[in-house]
Amino acid sequence: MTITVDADTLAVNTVRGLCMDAVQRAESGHPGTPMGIAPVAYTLWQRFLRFDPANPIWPNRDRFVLSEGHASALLWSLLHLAGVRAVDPDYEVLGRPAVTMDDLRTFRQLDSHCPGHPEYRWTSGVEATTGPLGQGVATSVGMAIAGQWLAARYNREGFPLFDFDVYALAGDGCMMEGISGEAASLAGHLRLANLCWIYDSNRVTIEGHTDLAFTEDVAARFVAYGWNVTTVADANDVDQVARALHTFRAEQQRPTLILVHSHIGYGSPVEDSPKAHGAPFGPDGVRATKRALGIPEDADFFVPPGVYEHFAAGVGARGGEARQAWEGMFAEYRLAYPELADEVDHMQRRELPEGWQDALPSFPADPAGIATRDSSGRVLNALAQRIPWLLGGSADLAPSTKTTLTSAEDFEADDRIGRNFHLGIREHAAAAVANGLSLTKLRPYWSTFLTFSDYARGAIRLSALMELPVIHIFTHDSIGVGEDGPTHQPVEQLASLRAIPGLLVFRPCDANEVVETWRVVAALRHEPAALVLSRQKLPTLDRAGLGAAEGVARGAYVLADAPTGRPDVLLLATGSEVAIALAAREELNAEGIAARVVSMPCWELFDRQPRAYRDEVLPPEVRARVGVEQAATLGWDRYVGDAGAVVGMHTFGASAPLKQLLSKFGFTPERVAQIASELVAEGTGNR
Ligand SMILES: Cc1ncc(C[n+]2csc(CCOP(=O)(O)OP(=O)(O)O)c2C)c(N)n1
Ligand SMILES: [Mg+2]
Repeated sequence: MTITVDADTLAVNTVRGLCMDAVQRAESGHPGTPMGIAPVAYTLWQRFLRFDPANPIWPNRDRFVLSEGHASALLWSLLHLAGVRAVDPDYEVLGRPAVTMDDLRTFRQLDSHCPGHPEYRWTSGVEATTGPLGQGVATSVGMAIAGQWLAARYNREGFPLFDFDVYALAGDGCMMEGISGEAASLAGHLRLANLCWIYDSNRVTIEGHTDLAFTEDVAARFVAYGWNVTTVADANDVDQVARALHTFRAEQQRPTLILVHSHIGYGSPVEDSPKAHGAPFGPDGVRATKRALGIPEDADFFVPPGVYEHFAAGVGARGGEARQAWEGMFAEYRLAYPELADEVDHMQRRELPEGWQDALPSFPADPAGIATRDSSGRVLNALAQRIPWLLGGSADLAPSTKTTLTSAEDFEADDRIGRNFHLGIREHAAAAVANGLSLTKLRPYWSTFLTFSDYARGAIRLSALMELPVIHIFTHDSIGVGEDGPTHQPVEQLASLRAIPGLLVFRPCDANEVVETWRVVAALRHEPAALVLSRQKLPTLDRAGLGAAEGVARGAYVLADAPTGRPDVLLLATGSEVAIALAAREELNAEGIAARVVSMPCWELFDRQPRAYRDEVLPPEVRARVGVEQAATLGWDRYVGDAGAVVGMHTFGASAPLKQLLSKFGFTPERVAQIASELVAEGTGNR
């Protein structure tokens, strides 16, 4: 058939057709959202985005984050039509497309590169995993910060190595979520002029019209945040969309919000209705919509002649030229600034500078000791001297979490070279910003008290799902907090962090375990870590006669063996409770009970060890076992077994000096020893 519409309309309707067909064939998904916003996403990609489909990981590319992740079919269609290439986990560009027509046809099916929501590391061209509303926009703030920092550190006269823009496409849901308010507030404060959020304001969410629950003036809110706000009255008017995007490009001082009035389910029988959500239009609905839009009704997954070429001539050609020009510039930059270029190379591959481990300190034995938050702060500072792109901040608790880099400046609106970020009291955004920094290949950490990790959980979870080496630092790790009381004393947080697949949770017992924790964590390339650290001092163990702290790398190790080497009972502990277990061991040994203390700073690493090692540390025949940890006991049964016992927390804590709390909740060597000797006396079936 002959197609009479202009190339832009044809391309937009091709996107819409693919989205409808993909959802229809999957018999699940959200078809209405892409229908409404397709012209905006298309205009951005085709006319503005500096993104090379042939190399989707080129460091200076513009970023596009689909924060309304339920509209994933839109992204899959764009990635397909633009011919984006696949990249492997070693950052090699592969020959095959990121999204094939077969992938589109198998949308939401096992192994398709078109899953239900955009998944970073699964489909190339996806800049961030999205779906939990608000996460994408918050993550984009981290990307924009990263862009500013990279420019400040690496750009030189005549070498604008980093000047990329960050775009996020968000819906009503993203705007309702608290995390987007936190992130927008920070972005406005930091005057991130390289950041553009496009608000797909279709005034519909799942339950109905936004009048049900969301009547605030979003534009006024963003003006108050310090953003540049502009409105597009009709999402279908691509020239108006382009004008708004030019306004963003011209803005030098503020982030930009483009508020676009759109129609969910555009062209379909369910236009402007919540029925455009969560279910396909049905075969008749799809046909009716195609008819209304001038798409051939009988063709499924139809890409009219010329559409691929049109994308190639737009985003493809512009992105390819920009990338090649950048590579030429980088080659010259490498000659002029070899050391800086080397840093950029290392960073892109998530490698650390040679010799970084030489920076690690070691701590002499000291019975008075040092809080693990303090030893961690010292190790972090030492590492930061060697790793220039190790940076981060705190949700207003840096003086307490000890995460300030003493030799670095603050990152501010008028000082982008700083490495200390003041993220404000915005934990959820802080973690999402860290994700955005990591997606841009910087090495970020952020910090708060362990009890407030709950506020950030949505983003912590995504760091694990995306396999990003983000470092989450949590201090004030237990009732050890003392007088601040139960609101500030974490109980269930350790168990809940350990429940996140792929997150390595470390709770070191002394300064040298902290050093070894950082040795493992710094080298991670595809896994996040949570460091759980004490506020109170912990003795720095005299390792003579004890297991070496390097055991941290195996997750758990024999710290103090039974005098005979054949233990009657195993005492398992983490963090501050290791010292209690050691004291209990002394008592038991004096009573003639052979006790072994196992330090278990990282369960996840221990679980990965070969069975032979695990059995060596926790001999299966020794069934008398006591776990000691100032936290909810969930999960400990795995190590203490059905014959063992756990000294843990079964209630919230209380406000009192630590000493009183330790005896109230039973974290004393006497009690641990008593329970252990009872288990042994019962003959708990040691085989
Ligand atoms: C944090 C979170 N809560 C709830 C959902 C479930 N959900 C998916 S889409 C949606 C409605 C989103 O509305 P909007 O952002 O306006 O998108 P539109 O309806 O315009 O497509 C909801 C509640 C989600 N994905 N994430
Ligand atoms: Mg909506």
